[in-house]
Amino acid sequence: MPVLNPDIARAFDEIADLLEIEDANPFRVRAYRTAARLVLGLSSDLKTMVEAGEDLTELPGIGEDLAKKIIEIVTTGHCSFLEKLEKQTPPALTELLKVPGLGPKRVKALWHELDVETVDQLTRAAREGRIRSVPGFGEKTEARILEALQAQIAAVPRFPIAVAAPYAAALVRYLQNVPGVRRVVVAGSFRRGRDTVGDLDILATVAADSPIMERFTAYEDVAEVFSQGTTRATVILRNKLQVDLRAVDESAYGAALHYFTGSKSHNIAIRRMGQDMGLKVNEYGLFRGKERIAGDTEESVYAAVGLPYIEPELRENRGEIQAARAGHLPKLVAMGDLRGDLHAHSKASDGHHSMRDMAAAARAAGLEYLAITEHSRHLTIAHGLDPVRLRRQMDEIDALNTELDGITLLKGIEVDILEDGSLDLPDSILSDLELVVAAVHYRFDLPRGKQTARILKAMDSPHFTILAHPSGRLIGSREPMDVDMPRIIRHARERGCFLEINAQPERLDLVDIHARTAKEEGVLLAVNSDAHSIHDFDNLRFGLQQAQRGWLEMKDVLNTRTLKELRPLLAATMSR
Ligand code: DGT
Ligand code: CA
Ligand code: CA
Repeated sequence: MPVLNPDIARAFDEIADLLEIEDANPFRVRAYRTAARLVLGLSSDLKTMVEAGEDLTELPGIGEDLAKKIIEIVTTGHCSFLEKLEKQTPPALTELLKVPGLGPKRVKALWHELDVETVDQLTRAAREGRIRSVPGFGEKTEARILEALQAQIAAVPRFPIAVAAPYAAALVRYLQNVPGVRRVVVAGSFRRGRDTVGDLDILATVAADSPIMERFTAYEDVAEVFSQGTTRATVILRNKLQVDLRAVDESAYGAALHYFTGSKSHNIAIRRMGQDMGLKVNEYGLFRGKERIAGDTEESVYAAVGLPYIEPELRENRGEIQAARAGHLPKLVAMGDLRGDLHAHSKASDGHHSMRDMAAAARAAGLEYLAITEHSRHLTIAHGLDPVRLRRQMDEIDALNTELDGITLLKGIEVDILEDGSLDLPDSILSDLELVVAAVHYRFDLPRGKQTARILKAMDSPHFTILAHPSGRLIGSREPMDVDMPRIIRHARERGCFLEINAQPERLDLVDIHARTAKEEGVLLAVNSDAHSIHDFDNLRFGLQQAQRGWLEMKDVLNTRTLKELRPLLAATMSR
């Protein structure tokens, strides 16, 4: 496994960033920065030096401690000190470092003074004019930050992935029928399973004489042709979704697919690894001098730089390359691993179909259990259930289960978390259910401390199984609640309850980075459809993709358990 000088430099720079955020001694921070620069500028390969037993402390700026870290990195592929620091820092803070104008010093100040940990919280603080009061910021800086954030948001309207999906599928089917076309695949953020996509990037492999570009621009859903060449074209569909098409020769399939899948920062990291090995990496292949040594498959691209295949959902340059190198890539949870669904509605509240029809649809989707979780009485617009109606439904479920074949319904509720953190139904009835899914449906605007306390208190109820759509966001229309999500995740671990990845297209909530935090904290996640109709089970794949982007494996997902394994896990959350 190749460990190159730039990898070591990057590790030292990350250590310096994190130390600086954490208020470490400035001399220590500077030592890591200096070492990073030195390592980058070094003409000899550190791994080779270590293998030759050379004394690294003879290098300027490298003392015993740094030498030890270098040896650890080149021999194991990772740095335990960096990993420890990463664990101590809220994961979204490193995302803040990417906001133009924010370095570690400023991120630290915002975190300490305003409790800002995420881009959403930063946006809110800037809008509310709270940033200017932080020492070292002022009105001008606040305005610049807000501008940078708004440029990011306003740039192009992004489409929820599930909204883009049917357009992508239709276009792929259409292009597949064009003469001379062999393969058509959607790459870009769509393939990586991001919650939203800025545009679609379609890659096709074609024979030289294929009329693919003319056919593409003539597609009936095209509203505007932005550009058209012989190997690439860009159009805007009638729904305003932009589509980029690239056509390449079959032999470049792997290199092109890798390039257009991205992410850009993953690509750059891979290209650097190639460069350090004397290889040129681009969308046409991997080259040593003029000779093409890889590129027909994505596997060959990774293999050429000494890595195993990395799943698209992981390609965000969030540690996947280091994990691949160390042989620690997660074996991602797959669609076929899901055995059931723990959040669904029927006609009894605001769903569209009977429990019987929902059960049949869930079974057709390959599931063996389905929890019926209607809204509770507080949510009057959704015909929430009161204790009397809930009792009646519990009897109906018992009766239905004696008739159903191949699927079992579980008795649950999606109970409202009231403003004071209590649950909307009395313990006397909750205790007779098999699971309690709980959610916030109003007062999304409470200040951070109150909102967090509200949810923690709800989790302390004697019957609490799953926190549904934990952030409350609606993509494009409602920002996530201002809550301390890492704290909620830790509380879930302490209470032994679970969190949801809600698969509704406009929710996808928890988001990937928080799902990853939950995994690291050992909290199981339920990937739930929150189905309101028999068609909604299809959405599970988008929820699952978020789980994959959170590095989740089968063991990290609650509803991969068989019903027999699941029952005691649910029961343990229902009597405390
Ligand atoms: P999006 O469309 O904003 O949701 O995100 P992406 O990742 O689909 O980005 P897009 O459509 O701009 O580009 C598609 C892929 O093409 C991207 O993931 C990686 C690759 N790519 C684009 N520009 C560059 C570049 O400047 N350098 C490298 N290495 N790759 C690039
Ligand atoms: Ca794209
Ligand atoms: Ca694009």
